Amino acid sequence: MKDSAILITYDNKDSLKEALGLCDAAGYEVRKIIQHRILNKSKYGLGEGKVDELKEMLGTIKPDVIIFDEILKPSQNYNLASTLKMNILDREALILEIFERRAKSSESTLQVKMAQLRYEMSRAKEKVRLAKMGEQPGFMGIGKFEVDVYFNDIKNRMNGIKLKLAKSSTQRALHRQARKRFGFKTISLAGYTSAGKTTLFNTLTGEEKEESPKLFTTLSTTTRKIILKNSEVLISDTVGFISRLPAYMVQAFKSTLEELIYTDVVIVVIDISDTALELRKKFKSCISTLDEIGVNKDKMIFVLNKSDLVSKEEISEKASQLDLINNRKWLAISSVTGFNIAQLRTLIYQALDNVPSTEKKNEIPKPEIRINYED
Ligand SMILES: Nc1nc2c(ncn2[C@@H]2O[C@H](COP(=O)(O)OP(=O)(O)O)[C@@H](O)[C@H]2O)c(=O)[nH]1
Ligand SMILES: [Mg+2]
Repeated sequence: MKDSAILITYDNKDSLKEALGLCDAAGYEVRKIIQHRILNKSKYGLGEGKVDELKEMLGTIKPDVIIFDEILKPSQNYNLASTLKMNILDREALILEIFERRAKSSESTLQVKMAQLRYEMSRAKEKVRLAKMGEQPGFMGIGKFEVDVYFNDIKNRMNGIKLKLAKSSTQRALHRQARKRFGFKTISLAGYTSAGKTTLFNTLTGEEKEESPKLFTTLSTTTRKIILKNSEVLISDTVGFISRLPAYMVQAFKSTLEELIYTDVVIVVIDISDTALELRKKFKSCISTLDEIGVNKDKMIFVLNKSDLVSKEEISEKASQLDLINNRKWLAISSVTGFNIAQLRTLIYQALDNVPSTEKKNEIPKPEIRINYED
């Protein structure tokens, strides 16, 4: 069973679309949406009237958590949580949950832990201040000594992770080799949150992965086998790009996309129903990030998804604005209606055909040895 949530987000279409995508990626079922123009009121983030409305709603909706699509200070989070008697997840905490779910390699797990500690550290000062005023539960009557212990503990954990990260980068090459995945060719889906990656993944694999709660919680369900012209290929869904990503999370985000470096074809999913401005902004940041990670341009296929929502003319106009027309492999599709999915399969097949298959198909990588430490 998915945890349920009330989502509080901004009063515009783009914010709502992304916030729903983030909730989905973190595994929450949104039972109710509250949209508001201002989410940074000093006491609760929301205005007091809205908080009262929210309080009334809780009795009937009974969510597991409230998701607040803005960054909350510890004091705001505490005020809201204590008046509503609910767990509040702010935007950054939500994003960190997504990264935590999606971190696959030991390195990306470490990068995510590092980002989580930075989140905690950035709130530590105010938490201590609140504690001194007796307003932070679990921190009552904190003394100078305890404050030092608290800060040092976070710092030590960060240093520990830094050390491990330094070591793990030497293991990267090894890791990548093992991920050649028994010689299968591989495809990955990349793109912004809510562009339609998961829908396309399901359309291509014919799987409704979210129907099964057991499968849903298993990370490996983001990779599946598909058949393209009689050959088996592995396809992976990746973590979505996120607008307004705080700088301290960029490293963690990039490390969860690490697999794109050694995947054979990257399908960049673009939501063509976005406004021209939004489209250009997202496209630019997508391309530059993929470039920074080290993804080869030649293996990208651009799909303009949700083409069922816009006219043919608009599609070609937007495609030329993105400079896709002449120098890129691209295709307008709809993951919902199935428009051009057969053509996409052919395009992928052709792109894979150009990949030199130098890897020995029968060479099975050694299984990873896992050691379980007793706590
Ligand atoms: N109209 C339309 N909606 C789509 C299409 N593809 C995805 N969607 C919708 O867009 C939303 C986000 O899709 P999702 O696959 O979860 O995006 P992801 O965050 O990239 O995985 C969902 O409500 C989908 O139903 C499409 O081709 N056409
Ligand atoms: Mg998705």
